[in-house]
Amino acid sequence: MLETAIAGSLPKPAWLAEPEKLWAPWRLSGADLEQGKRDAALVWLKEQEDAGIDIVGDGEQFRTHFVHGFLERIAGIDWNLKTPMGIRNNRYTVEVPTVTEAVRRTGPVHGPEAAFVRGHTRHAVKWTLPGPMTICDTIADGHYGRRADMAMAFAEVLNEEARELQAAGVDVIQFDEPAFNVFMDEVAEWGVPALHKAIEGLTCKTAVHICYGYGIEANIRWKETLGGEWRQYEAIFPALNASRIDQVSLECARSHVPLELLGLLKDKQVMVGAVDVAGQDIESAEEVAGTIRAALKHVDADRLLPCSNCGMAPLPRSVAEGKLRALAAGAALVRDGL
Ligand code: MET
Repeated sequence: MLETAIAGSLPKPAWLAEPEKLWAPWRLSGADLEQGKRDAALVWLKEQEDAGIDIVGDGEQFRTHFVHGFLERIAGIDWNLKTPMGIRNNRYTVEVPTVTEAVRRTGPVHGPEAAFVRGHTRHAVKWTLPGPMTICDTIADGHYGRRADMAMAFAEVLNEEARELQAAGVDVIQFDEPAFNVFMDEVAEWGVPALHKAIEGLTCKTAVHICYGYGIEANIRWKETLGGEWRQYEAIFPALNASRIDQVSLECARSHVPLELLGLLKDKQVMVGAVDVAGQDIESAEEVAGTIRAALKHVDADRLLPCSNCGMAPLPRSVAEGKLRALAAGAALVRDGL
């Protein structure tokens, strides 16, 4: 009951990449880098287990960024052809690589890494992948013409990858779709169909993560424009509840999401964000427990998994460690009282 998990990313150790930065450049290369990523994943497996996190992961130590880290190993993308793009409906502009031909997977992306993680923990393992809509909002299209078509092409690539992750012993495969909170009308139209393509044939648990972003400046400013009640989930949860995805991961801690919206996910397992990632102060176990208890008014205890609001990649390492412990301790408090 109330098994804990995290959205995915954790900070890279300072010997592996520049700390407190998204898209942090690696500090190692070649074989040292490959070894360093594995060592970092081991550190975080141990930290998660010692903190009391039930469903663990690699902390996304094998990639620079949750979207481009996967795309780097996909063919059909020109990394030198940079196109400026107003990501998440112009929240911020970055130069992104461009899809110039049909995308395809030329070999395993994370399969061997997932097998490594599986071999080093007895806990359930979650692996995260970028979702098709969010990929399409983080890369320019110079080939497909319609975002929905490009999303379907990436969904096929993701499905091949997901089948390998499952074969490597991963228990939960999560697709990260923060773009669902921005392009709400397109979620039912092609976002969910693309996810269905991505999970085709899987028997492991599947999840989708939808948040209000990392604790970076651009997101904090955006959130300030959203008003007192954040009702984006209201527009997309009906389509997600009707979908074949097993779990929905969402933001609840210190946020303006009205918790009654969780009631729209009555047929799903719900990963409730009970630690925030926008600030550096660490929640007390009581505060985490309070968020979980408030969510329990709308989600049955046997469907609720306490989680982090989003990834912790840009946080200082000690803060992330503290938040892992707070999350597990808060969940334990609530469990004891059930
Ligand atoms: N799995 C990703 C992470 O935890 C999700 C990012 S959504 C902005 O970092």
